[in-house]
Amino acid sequence: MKHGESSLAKPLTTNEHLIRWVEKMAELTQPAAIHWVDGSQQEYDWLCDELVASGTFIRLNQEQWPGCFYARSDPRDVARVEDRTFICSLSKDNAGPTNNWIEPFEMRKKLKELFAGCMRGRTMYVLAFSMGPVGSPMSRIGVQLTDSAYVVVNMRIMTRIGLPVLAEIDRGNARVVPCVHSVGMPLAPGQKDVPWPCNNTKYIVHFPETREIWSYGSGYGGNALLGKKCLALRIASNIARDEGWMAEHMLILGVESPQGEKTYVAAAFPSACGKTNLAMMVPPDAFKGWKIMAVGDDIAWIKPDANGQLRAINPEAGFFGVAPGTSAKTNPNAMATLSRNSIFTNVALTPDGGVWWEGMTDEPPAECLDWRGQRWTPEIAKQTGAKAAHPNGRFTAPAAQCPSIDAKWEDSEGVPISAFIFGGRRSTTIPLVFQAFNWSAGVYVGATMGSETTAAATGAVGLVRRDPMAMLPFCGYHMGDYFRHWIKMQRSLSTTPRIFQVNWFRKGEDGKFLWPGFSENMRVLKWIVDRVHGRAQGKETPIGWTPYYEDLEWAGLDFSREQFEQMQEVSGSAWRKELIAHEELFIDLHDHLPPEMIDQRELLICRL
Ligand code: SAT
Ligand code: MN
Repeated sequence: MKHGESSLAKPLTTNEHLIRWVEKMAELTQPAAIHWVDGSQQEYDWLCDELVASGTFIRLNQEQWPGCFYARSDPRDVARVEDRTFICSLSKDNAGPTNNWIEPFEMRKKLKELFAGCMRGRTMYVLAFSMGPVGSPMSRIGVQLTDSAYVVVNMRIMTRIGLPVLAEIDRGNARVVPCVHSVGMPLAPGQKDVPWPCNNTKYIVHFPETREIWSYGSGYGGNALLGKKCLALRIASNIARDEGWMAEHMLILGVESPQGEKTYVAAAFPSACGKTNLAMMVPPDAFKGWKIMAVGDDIAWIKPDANGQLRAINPEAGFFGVAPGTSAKTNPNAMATLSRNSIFTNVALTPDGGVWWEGMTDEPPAECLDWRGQRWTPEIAKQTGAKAAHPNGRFTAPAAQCPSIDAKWEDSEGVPISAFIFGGRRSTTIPLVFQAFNWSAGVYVGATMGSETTAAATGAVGLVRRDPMAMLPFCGYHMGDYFRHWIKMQRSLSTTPRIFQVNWFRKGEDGKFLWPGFSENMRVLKWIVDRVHGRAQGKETPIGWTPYYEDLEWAGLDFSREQFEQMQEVSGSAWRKELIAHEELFIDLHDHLPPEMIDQRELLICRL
């Protein structure tokens, strides 16, 4: 008998609401079976075996990659679909101009049509999950119904799932966020399944008032692992606004000095701009005794404690990181984390049953199968430009396996946050680092952040778009009200974190990056920490405080004063253009913009 077969349809809860909702959804979606997920290792192993049998998973060479699996998605299902993502608030005004909105009644009608019979021939998994440590006052619980076993096993790495969460629901004091997910490919009797079922029609739908998520047609990443962007950002941003806390697209890291002083910072970067690398950074040799500890690499839930100090938790339990570019050189901690018990999606498969991606090693393998399953050689790549791994190819790896995971990463109170860092991907204009003059000026910096688009979302890559606080695709309500919420947060704080902007991606006239990045970013982090503790100098410029050349530690890096000045340049003409670009988004948001944003813009114009 297979794992838990006898108890497949037996609810693992006594909660009547939950049981009735599952029954109602089963009536709608018509699955062949219902499986209540207990979250055990035994169940996980069984599901992985099933995925291998069905062709979704390939078991990797267990000597080199113990506990690891490999998956290739349908080539039409490789990234988040922002144009198919909807915030269906009661009023259109509440969703704001940066979100897609459809009238909720109309959307419910549409969803009913889409989901009717959509799980035929498949198993519906009932997956209870906790964002944040089970039982923490800062955590939230969701239950995802899904017809994808791939989603279940990924969610087991990314969140806390199963019996402990169901017990929390049974205790009766948790409000559950209902999440319904289907790949949208029912099976007729006798119809053979495909390795990656999905549907060309996709809907990623949020109902902020009722705190509900419905996702149809995709099995990939944030479209399908509903705890991540859907719950922990789009729905949580609504909850946070109502309750006076913050749900942010931020990594959390701790900087430990040789004297043992610990400073935690949270940093917002758009998808695929190096959050995982920064969170797991290894300081360069010259920083003997300094340590960077990771708390999270993507999402931060941040709340003022009783003393008015902001504290943050990482609501996730794993990393869903971009594989290409990750190597023993760029991110040794990530390589150690993903070396076992991990799932790889849309990277290349080597003949010896291992994985590879661009940038993993200097020498590419002589041959491999690319993310589409086609033969790939360096020769073919040269001729056709074909990539072995998709640029949004990902690893799913347990956070607990990260060698630099912080001792407090699962602390239910969270860690104290002393600074916020905003960073986009910008070839021009934005210097390596500066500090905003105060909280309102810092909110303005975050609100006007721009970044060049990446492969993490479908659509053109490399265009500068405004991505306020890296939340453009993730804020579940009106962006103008979100800025208001940021401004208002200051009132509940006894000490406000300092706010910084960084840009690792500025280029010179030759088109090359001016800054080496990666572990050298430690030099910038140290200045930030020194500023937080009132130890470092700063030079006043029109946009904020910048370091003098002498303020950064340069030991072990050959970087001249001229190079530094070039990278830190605040060009009047470039900034006047930048201000016009700020205006673009502000015009759209004008009727909800807090007055502080207008004031800050005026002040900046005067200073320039
Ligand atoms: O949303 S995903 O989890 O697919 C990745 C991202 O865009 O950050
Ligand atoms: Mn992200």
